[in-house]
Amino acid sequence: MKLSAEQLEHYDEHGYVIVQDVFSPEEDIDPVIEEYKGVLDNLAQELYDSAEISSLYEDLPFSERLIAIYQESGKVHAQYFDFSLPQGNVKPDTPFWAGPAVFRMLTNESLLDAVESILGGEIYSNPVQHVRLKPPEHLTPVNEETGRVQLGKTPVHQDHGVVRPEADETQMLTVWFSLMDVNIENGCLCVWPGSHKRGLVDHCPTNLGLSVPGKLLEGKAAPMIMKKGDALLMHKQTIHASYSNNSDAIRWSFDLRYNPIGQPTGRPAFPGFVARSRKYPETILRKPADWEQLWRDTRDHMAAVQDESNFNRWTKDNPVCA
Ligand SMILES: O=C(O)CCC(=O)C(=O)O
Ligand SMILES: [Fe+2]
Repeated sequence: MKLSAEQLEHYDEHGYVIVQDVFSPEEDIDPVIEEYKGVLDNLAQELYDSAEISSLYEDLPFSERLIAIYQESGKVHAQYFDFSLPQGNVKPDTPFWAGPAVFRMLTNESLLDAVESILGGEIYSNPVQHVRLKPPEHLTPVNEETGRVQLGKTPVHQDHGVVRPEADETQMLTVWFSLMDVNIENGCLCVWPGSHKRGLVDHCPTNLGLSVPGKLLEGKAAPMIMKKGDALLMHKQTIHASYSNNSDAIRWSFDLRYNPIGQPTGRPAFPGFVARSRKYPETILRKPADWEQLWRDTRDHMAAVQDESNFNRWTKDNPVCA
């Protein structure tokens, strides 16, 4: 879906825009939900076989089943579902899911039309990307060491802050959407409108992840209340966070990134691909299995070399982190 002049103006002015009905909930999103049912089946079977859970919980709907499995195993199995790898300690059998329905979302034509409105017609799928299945916080297993939930709200940050400096000039666009309706109660995102005009601000490493210290924030955050089928497009310097999931069901989202072909992704250890090229259409990656193979090869390589390179530039020594 191409952006209108008003939507582009909103993006330039505020650093984000919510585009309604980019996807068809039934035709685009439901197949993804269906595919992850199989992933959850696999996880249940593995945990059952290793006696970490006492039931497959087969009769429960997806959200309740995921919650039950996480609760009984005492663990949030986020990596099992993600279409990315961890930033360190990758093993030959580190799980991930890069299935065909996921690939079809990353390469959805309507989505790429929206992305093209901002980046132009030479579009690279940047590998900084995640699926996030967040259980309700009151039902999420706690990390014994920190006493906090294993997966909760996302701290305040800029996406520019989570990539390596070589991507400082990269025009990286974030696309966030949920596979369900989201609101403040179930943990939608919030953004600080106009914050992209401040450039890159300092981030501090915390045990919740990289975070912009509260004293650096200016103005109020706006909640990104969205429907299944909508997409949020965000500038890489727009400051944002998520609310906690205080509902009784999971909050399920994708966050994807794109940049013009040829610019550094900021995460060179991970594989991207040409999602659209008006100039060289023969370079487009079209087969879901080829995409999955890129991640398999990356996993093999990372497991073999145990790369210690940094994924970001921030240290706790920065005085603003004190
Ligand atoms: O979904 C979330 O909780 C965080 C997402 C995010 O930070 C992003 O999409 O850049
Ligand atoms: Fe982010």
